[in-house]
This record gives sequence, structure tokens and C-alpha cells, in this order.
Amino acid sequence: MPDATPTPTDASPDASPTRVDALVVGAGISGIHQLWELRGKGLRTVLLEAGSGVGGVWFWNRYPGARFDSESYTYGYFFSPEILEEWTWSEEYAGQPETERYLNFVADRLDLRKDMRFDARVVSAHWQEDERVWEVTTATGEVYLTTYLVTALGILSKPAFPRVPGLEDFQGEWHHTGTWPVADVDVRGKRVAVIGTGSSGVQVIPFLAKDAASLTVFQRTANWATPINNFAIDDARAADLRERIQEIYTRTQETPGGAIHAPMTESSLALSDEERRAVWDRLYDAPGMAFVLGNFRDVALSREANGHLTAYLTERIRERVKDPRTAALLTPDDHGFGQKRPPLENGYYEVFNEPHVRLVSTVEDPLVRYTPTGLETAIESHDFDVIVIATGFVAVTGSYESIDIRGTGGRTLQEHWVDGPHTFLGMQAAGFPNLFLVGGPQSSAGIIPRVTETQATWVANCVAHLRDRGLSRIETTEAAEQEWHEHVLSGIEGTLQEDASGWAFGTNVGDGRQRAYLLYAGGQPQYRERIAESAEAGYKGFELS
Ligand code: NA7
Repeated sequence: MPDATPTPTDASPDASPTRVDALVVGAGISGIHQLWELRGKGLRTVLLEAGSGVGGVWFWNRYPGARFDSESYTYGYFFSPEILEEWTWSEEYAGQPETERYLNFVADRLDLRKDMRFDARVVSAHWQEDERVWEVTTATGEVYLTTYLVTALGILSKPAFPRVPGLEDFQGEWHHTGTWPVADVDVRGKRVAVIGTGSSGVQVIPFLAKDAASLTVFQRTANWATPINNFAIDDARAADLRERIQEIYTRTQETPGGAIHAPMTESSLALSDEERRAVWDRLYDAPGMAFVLGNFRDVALSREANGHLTAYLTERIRERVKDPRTAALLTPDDHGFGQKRPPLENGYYEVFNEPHVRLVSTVEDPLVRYTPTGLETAIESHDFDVIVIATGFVAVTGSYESIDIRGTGGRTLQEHWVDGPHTFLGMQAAGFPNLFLVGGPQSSAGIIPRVTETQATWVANCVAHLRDRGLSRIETTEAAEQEWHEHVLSGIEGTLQEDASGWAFGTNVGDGRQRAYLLYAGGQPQYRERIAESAEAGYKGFELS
């Protein structure tokens, strides 16, 4: 029998604003956890989600082949003994359908759905200083007044499109990997194009190649992809993982990115070619991110060390791709290993040996426009039935740009971040009281749930701290932001990230925005220490009233 009592969060376009203590935006992995934490503190909390279901990135990115490249059990939640006990992953690196099922299971098991509103896209959030509330409005005109606003928007939420005109003219079917439809996309017997060869492109391409009559891949930049070496989790492994789960969690707390892999500190340059090769052969055949995160530390620091590694990977690509010209095109020549997030692959390179698959370099032959029947490049006209756009995201700050967020004095967050994001601890921006950025800029790197679990707990404790002292306002300062900014930049100083590009710097978008480092490279142990230090010192770097 449903509970007939109106909840404090019932709202309709004609209703007066709904008043809550806390409002979370986003039902992805971070928002789900945040709702649970705030509810645990006894706060009236509502969560608004643009999609029609839970999952966030795992709701929207449902293209064939979408899957974790972190071990499933290191990506899932650790905060709930029930969830840990009752859920069993079927693969070391779970596919999107399983992850979406998992997040639905969590929402149901913890009874979170009753405080979630779906198809509720937040379009604006305006701070009202006199009342000390955020006025949050959805696309359908619902208005919420909340003391605390937590954005859990995800760092890969706003799709980025090629800056190529005429998509509206194309008469065939097109999909962005980041907003893939729930209904099956049938490419059997069709002429298919893929634009983009990042992690999404590398995952989707082998699946499309299987069914399509022809597949044309438009590549701007090749990536250093290494095998995922996925495998099924059998009963014995599931039992072993269950037994060791606390040990695994402890490991995730010790490594920089919350993974079970950590870099080797010995110098690759101190080894002979044969010794290095033996290590890399082993890592190439190891599961998941071992090659990326468990490699020699110096490949991230020294051009020479990185050069040895990319020479090794170049050979591996040549071994796997028969046509030397295609192999050369698939070998990056503009960035070292790790300067862009390397994709993990399963049979990616072999796809290009198939007669119905073609690789087109958009550097040699740029995309000019979409046409009613396909795509025109500088030297050719291509006909397609389906175009798959795998060109990634306006990462990290993109999702904030989609909401009109106005803080004190009506200043917008976009104005505040015009030169790139400024935050303190990745938690708050100066001029935006009571707004918490969970999984936002200058905090995230590595396995996102391992970052945002720390933040979600911190935010809930902070709000409870304020409430217990009769306070209702918290805002960081520009001085604290400046200090954090310098600390964030120091994390990439002296590493090859200093002259890297890609979505972590916003350079993939191509709209003239300033290159800015959007993540946090200081490592999660240090991040946790920093945010705990501030809290223990009575929220140092914030003004409470
Ligand atoms: P990514 O990694 O940003 O990859 C997008 C790809 O699309 C990348 O190869 C881009 O090349 C390419 N791209 C972008 N614009 C164009 C145009 N105009 N023409 C051709 N190719 C283009 O996004 P993903 O979705 O693959 O992965 C995002 C993250 O998800 C990933 O790092 C993992 O953490 C999970 P570019 O390199 O910009 O030249």
C-alpha cells in the first residue's frame, strides 16, 4: 500500500516551491551516495535527475561495448554492508547493462527512489542571500528552495560534438555515444561511420564492425590503447573477493587513483631493453589498467622513459595490424603514453584487418560537412546509413555550463570560471555559498566513486556540523581558492602532463576556451588528508555563519 502522506518534495509546475534542506543534482554513482549520506543525517533531501532512470554516465553511455575498465568490485560502493554482501559482479570489468542494473539494485535496496525525481533537468540555481536558500528550477518549471545544493553532475556528462556543420541535414540515423538510446540500434547490413577514437570509440568500434556491412572510422588522433583482458568472475573468485573485500578497499585507499594498481617506483631507465620488455609483456597481458596505472613511475615523468614505452607499443600495434599504412595511422605521433587517458580495448586493432573496415585520418582529409546522405571530407563524399559520434565530452565543467548557476550578487559560475575552474578543495567556489561540488573540478582523478565517496561523506558531515551549531551558511574564500589552485597545478609540475592536452584540459572542445587543468593529480590519499584537515580545523578555508 503506497504511503499517501505527501512528501516534502512533491511538486508540480503550478505548485508553490518545494522546500527542502538539501538538494542533490544527478542520480549517477556520486549523487546516489550523496543522497544516502544526507538522508542518514536526517536532512529532508531530494535528488533531481535529468534522465529517466538512475545511473548517470551508466545511464547515458549505453552504446554496445560500454564497460568499466576498473575492476568492477573496486568501482562499486563500499559504504553499505548489505550491498557488498548481496551483489555479485559477473565480470572483472562489467559491461554497462550490469552496472546500470547494479545502480538500480542499490537505489531499490536502500529505498532511495522515494526521494528521487526523474526527467527533472535542472536549468537554473540562484542563490537568495536574504533567505539563505538556493532557488532551483527544472526544465518543466518546478521550483525547489533548498538550504544546501550539491551538484553531482559527473565529469563526463555533456557531449561534445565535432565542429562540423549540417548534422540536421543528415537523413540517416545518428547517435552520440554519450546519449545512446535505450532502444536497440540495429546496424546489421548498414553502412556505418564512427567519428572519434577515444575510449568510447575504441569500445564501440569492434561491436559495430561485427554487424555493419561497412564501417568507416574517422580518426583525428590515434590513442595508445592496450588490451583489457577481461574475464568472467566464477563462483570461486566471487567467494574469494567477498572474503578479501576489506583488504581490497584498504588497497584502494592507498593508491593515487583509488585503484588496486599503483606505479612501480623503480626506474625503467635503469633496466636493459630486455628487462623492460619482459615487464611490459607481462603488463600487456595483465587485466585492466595494470599497463596504465601499474607501469614504471618514470614513464609519466621522463620523455626518454616514455619514448621507450611508446616504441614498445608501436611494435605491438604493427604486430596486430596487417597493413603498414593503417598501423602507422593507428600509432599516435602527437602525444606520449598517458598524456591522454589511454583506452582499454578488446580486439580493436584487429578490426582494421577486416575488408569492410576503413580508417580515414581527418588530419589528412578533414571533415567538411554532414550531407543528407552522409559525410563530406576535403577529398571525398561518403554515404552512410548510421553515423556514430564518439567525440567525447565537454568534460568536468561542461555539465556546470548547462545550468544557469548564480551566486552572491548574481554572479554566474561561468563568469567565475572564465579562466578555468577555481575551487577550494574541489568542494566549493568563492561567491557560491552552500553549493558543494561533488565529483567536480580540481578534485577528481582515478576511480570516480572512490573520490566522491570521500566527498559525499565530507559534505554530509559539514552540513550536520552547521546544523548542530545553529549555522546555515558556508562559503569559501578567494584566498583559499588561490591556494588550492596553486596546489592543484603543483600536482602536474615536472610531469609530462604539463604539456598534455585532451578532455582533462578542455582542449578537445575546440571552442576557444582557455586550456586549464580540470582534475587533481595529487593522489587520493593526499586529497583525503587535505579535506579532513580543513574539517578538523573547523572548516578552515571556509567562512561559517
Ligand atoms: P575522448 O577520450 O575525449 O575521445 C574523443 C575522441 O573523439 C578523440 O579521439 C578525439 O580526438 C575525437 N574527436 C573529437 N572531435 C573530433 C573531430 N571533429 N573529428 C574527429 N575526431 C574527433 O572521449 P571518450 O568518450 O572516448 O572517452 C571519455 C572518457 O570516458 C575516457 O577518457 C575514459 O575516462 C572514459 P582528439 O584526441 O581530441 O584529437
